[in-house]
Amino acid sequence: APLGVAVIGTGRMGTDHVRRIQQVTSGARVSAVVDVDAERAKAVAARVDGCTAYPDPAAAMAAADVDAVLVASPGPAHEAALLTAFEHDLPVLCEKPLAPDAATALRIMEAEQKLGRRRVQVGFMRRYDPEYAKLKALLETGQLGRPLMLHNRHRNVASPPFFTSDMLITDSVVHETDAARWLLGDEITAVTVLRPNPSSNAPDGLLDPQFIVFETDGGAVVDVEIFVNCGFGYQVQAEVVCERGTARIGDGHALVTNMAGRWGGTIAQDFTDRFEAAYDLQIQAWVDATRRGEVTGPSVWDGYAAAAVCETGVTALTEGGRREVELIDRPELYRS
Ligand code: NAD
Ligand code: ISE
Repeated sequence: APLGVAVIGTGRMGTDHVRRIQQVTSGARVSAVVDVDAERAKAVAARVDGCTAYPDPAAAMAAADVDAVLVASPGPAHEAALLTAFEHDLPVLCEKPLAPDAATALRIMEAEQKLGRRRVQVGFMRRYDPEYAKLKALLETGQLGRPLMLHNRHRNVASPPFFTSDMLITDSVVHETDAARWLLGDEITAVTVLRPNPSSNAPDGLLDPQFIVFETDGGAVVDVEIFVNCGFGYQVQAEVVCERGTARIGDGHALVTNMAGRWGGTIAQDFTDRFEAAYDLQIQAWVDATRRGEVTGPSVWDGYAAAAVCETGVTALTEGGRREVELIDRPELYRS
């Protein structure tokens, strides 16, 4: 039988994941949806055969046809949903960020360790993006030698109204935090944040763009331009500079046109477009692993490390200077 998934949070991502599981993913179906906005959950459930809308996560997770949980509520609500899933011993795919701060992530990690085995995959979907995967595979061949620097650009058309200056780090750069750790195989040890004069197209008071520098325990330097009101498109680029060469992704050269004295292409307008394949592959990998009784992909340790780096980044943003990241020792459960 297909894996019965409960989707917690039926906003932008949750609704897209419901569509994905129903229409794209094989071996799974959405059997339950939950949202604090009951009407929203009911409207989504009404579109899916055999799907029930529940008012709270515990009720959904107790249902006989729920085998796994996809958490797509806002970051601050993740901890409660994860702990409830642990009580029901259900496997979880949890959207990024795992938690809003390191202390919350640590509590989640302690609870998972008490289960004695991994239950959670964190939704750092860039690891499943075909371009990022190619970059990772190339680095692993060793042809380019040791990575020295990683340059990243992360641009959004416009930020949502609730976006704060801290969220450029905790909500957006959290992706580069994970991507850098994963690509380089390093932990991030220090963060510095530079604040260019904000764009006049950013909402009043929003520190946008920001320029962030990470140092790693492997001695690499990583920079991230985060610009969430760039106006022209959704762009995510990464270039690794190694001892014997460089490699770069995200230029969007899939289609180049020549027209009336110009050449060019189009730029994606949002993440659902740019990372569509990544989301599809991420969910399929989660469903496949879950049906085999395994947990793969980014772990709670990765979610914790990212939260600790971002929390340090927020301190660097508000107080200035170079700030060192403090991580606990990696627990046994997350070492293999
Ligand atoms: P959203 O605001 O569109 O949707 C969130 C939904 O959760 C809303 O319907 C809200 O009513 C509901 N909700 C709030 N608290 C809840 C609770 N305690 N229990 C159940 N439902 C609750 O937000 P979104 O953009 O869909 O983001 C959801 C998650 O997905 C966040 O963690 C966000 O960081 C992540 N996200 C990831 C990506 C990505 O590229 N991987 C992109 C966007 C968002
Ligand atoms: C959003 O939550 C995401 O996760 C997107 O991938 C990112 O580009 C955006 O900046 C975030 O707000």
